[in-house]
Order: sequence, then C-alpha cells, then structure tokens
Amino acid sequence: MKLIVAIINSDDSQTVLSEITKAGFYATKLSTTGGFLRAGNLTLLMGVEDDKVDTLLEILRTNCRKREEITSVSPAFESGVMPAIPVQITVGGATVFVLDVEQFHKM
Ligand code: 2BA
Repeated sequence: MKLIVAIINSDDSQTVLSEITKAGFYATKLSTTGGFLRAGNLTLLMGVEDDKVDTLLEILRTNCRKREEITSVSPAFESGVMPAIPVQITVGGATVFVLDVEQFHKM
C-alpha cells in the first residue's frame, strides 16, 4: 500500500475530489498554505493499493491545471533588502509524494 500526498490548487479541488471518489478512492482533505506564495492550497491524503497508484496519478494529472501567477514575494523583498519586482511563476498542476505504508489499520 502507498500513501499519496498531493498538494493541489484550491480551484481544482471540487473536480479532483469528485473524480477521485467516483473512481472509488478514499481521500482526506486538509486546508494548507504554500510556503512561497503564502496562499491557500489543498493537501489530499490518499491510501491506495500499489496497483491503483497509476490510476490515481492519472486522475490528478488530468484534473490539476498549471497556472501562471504573478508574485513579488521573495525573502529579499520581505527583509526590505530589495524592492518588489513582479515575477511570473508556474504553479501546479499538482505536487505529489508517493510514500510506502508500513501498516494500515481501520479499527
Ligand atoms: P508555494 O510554496 O506557495 O509555491 C507556489 C509556487 O511558487 C510553486 O509552484 C513554484 O512555482 C514557486 N516556488 C515555490 N518555492 C519556490 C522557490 N524556493 N523558488 C522559486 N520558486 C518557488 P509549485 O511547485 O507547483 O508548488 C505548489 C505548492 O506545492 C507550493 O506552494 C507548496 O505548498 C507545495 N510544494 C511544492 N513543492 C513542494 C515540496 N518539495 N515540499 C513541500 N511542498 C511543496
């Protein structure tokens, strides 16, 4: 079994969650905040059997869009060393970690 931790854009959450549940996966949704943009995003925790990992990744790949965002956030700006210079960054689609699960219990 694997634990999939997926950080996704809040705007994709409705579609992703409905596709995930429609396909029979279980998910836990956490409201999280990105360290760089300091904006809200969502983290999904999903326990899945090894042979279903690819199916789940494909659902995330299909339903999480890449977005171009303009930000002026940088450590140098925050410390007052540099003025804010807007830069364009690409956010998403999804940032995904796949972890081995040692044990899984439902009690
Ligand atoms: P944030 O930390 O708010 O990052 C938003 C976007 O800002 C990132 O998009 C990336 O394009 C840029 N970015 C982040 N850190 C940067 C840095 N040190 N230098 C330059 N650009 C940087 P994504 O890579 O798609 O990440 C989206 C969100 O996924 C992140 O939001 C964060 O919450 C999470 N994330 C991404 N990589 C992670 C990692 N290795 N570990 C933990 N969380 C991660």
